Amino acid sequence: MADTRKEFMDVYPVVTEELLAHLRSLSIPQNAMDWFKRSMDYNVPGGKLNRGLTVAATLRILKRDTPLSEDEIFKANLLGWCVEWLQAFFLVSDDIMDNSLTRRGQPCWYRQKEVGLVAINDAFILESAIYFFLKKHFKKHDYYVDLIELFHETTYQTELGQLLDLITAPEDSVDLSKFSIEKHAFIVKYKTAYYSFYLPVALAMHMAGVKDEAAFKQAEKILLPLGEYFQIQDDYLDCYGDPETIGKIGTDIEDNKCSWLINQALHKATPEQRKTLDENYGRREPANVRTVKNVFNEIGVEGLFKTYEEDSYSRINALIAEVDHPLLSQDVFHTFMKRIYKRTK
Ligand code: GPP
Ligand code: MG
Ligand code: MG
Ligand code: MG
Repeated sequence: MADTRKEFMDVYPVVTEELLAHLRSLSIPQNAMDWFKRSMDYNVPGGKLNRGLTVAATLRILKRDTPLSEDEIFKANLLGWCVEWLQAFFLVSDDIMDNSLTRRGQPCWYRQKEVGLVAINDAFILESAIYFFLKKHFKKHDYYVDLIELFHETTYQTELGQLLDLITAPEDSVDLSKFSIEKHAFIVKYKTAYYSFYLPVALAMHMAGVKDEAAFKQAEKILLPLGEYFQIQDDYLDCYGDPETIGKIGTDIEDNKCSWLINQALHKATPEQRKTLDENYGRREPANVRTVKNVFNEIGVEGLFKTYEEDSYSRINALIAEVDHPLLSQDVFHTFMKRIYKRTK
C-alpha cells in the first residue's frame, strides 16, 4: 500500500513539470509562472488523495490476471491526478461560495491576502490542466474521447448539485420549509457522488478496455449510494467532527445548508424545537449556532446518524453482493467501503 501511494506521489512532480514547461514555451512572465505553481502546490496535493489513488487501485483489481506495465501504472496515476485537479478546481470555488475559512488544515486559497478573487481564475486554470494532461498522454488511445466526455459530464453533474446546494441555502432568507430529504438526496448525489466515486472507477474501466455500457451502469448502481453515504458523513463531520482531524471548520449551520442533520432534526422536531431552529439556523453568530446544536442534541441527531451509518453499511454491502458483471469485481467496491466506513476525517 505504501508503495502504491509513493508511486502515485512520484507522478505529481513529473506532470506539474510538464505544465510548467508548456508555460515556459509560451514565454509567460516569471511572476505568472510562480503564481501558477504556487496555486497548484497549495490546492492540488494536500488532501487525503483517496480519489486519485482509486484509479490505479481499481485498474489493478480489474486486470487481476495480468500485471500492469509501468506505462499503465503511470497513466492510471495520471488519471488519478486529473481527478485531484478536478477536486482542487471544485474546492477552491466551493470555499468561496461557502464562505469557508480553512481547508486541509490551512486557510482557504481565496483567504490568502494577496489572492482574493483571483482564486476564481486559478480555479478555472486548475480545471484546464485536466484537458492538457489528457491530450498529452491519451490522444492516441481509442478511449480518449470517452475520457474527455466523462470529465465534462461529471463536471456538469457536480455543478448541478452545487447549484441546488447553493439556491436551497440563500444567505439572506432562511426558510427551513424549503428543505427536504429528497432535495438533499439530489444535492449529494450530484455534488459529490459522481465525481468522488463513479468518476475514478469509470476512468479505470476505460483504461481496462471495458466497452459494455451495462458494466458502467452496474458500477454506478453501487458507487452512487456509496457517494451519498460519504457525503452524509461529511455533513455529520461538519457539525460533530474534530476540525483538527478533518482539516476544516464546519460552516453548514451558518450557511443555511440543506444538510442531512437539519433534515433529520426537522423531521423529529416538536413545534417548539422547530421554532427555535427557524430562529437560529442560517445565522453567523456563534450563539445561534450553539442553540441549533443544542436542539440537535435534544433530538438525538448524532444517534440517528449512527443508525443511518449501520443501515447504509448493510444496505450497500447487499448491493455489492449482487455485482456479477464478468468485467467487474466486488473487490473494487469493498475496497471503497473499507476506506470510508466509520471515517473520522
Ligand atoms: C462538497 O460540498 C461539494 C463540492 C466540493 C463540489 C463543489 C462543486 C462546484 C461546482 C464548485 P461541501 O461544501 O459540503 O464540501 P466541504 O464540506 O468540503 O466544504
Ligand atoms: Mg459547498
Ligand atoms: Mg464547502
Ligand atoms: Mg461539507
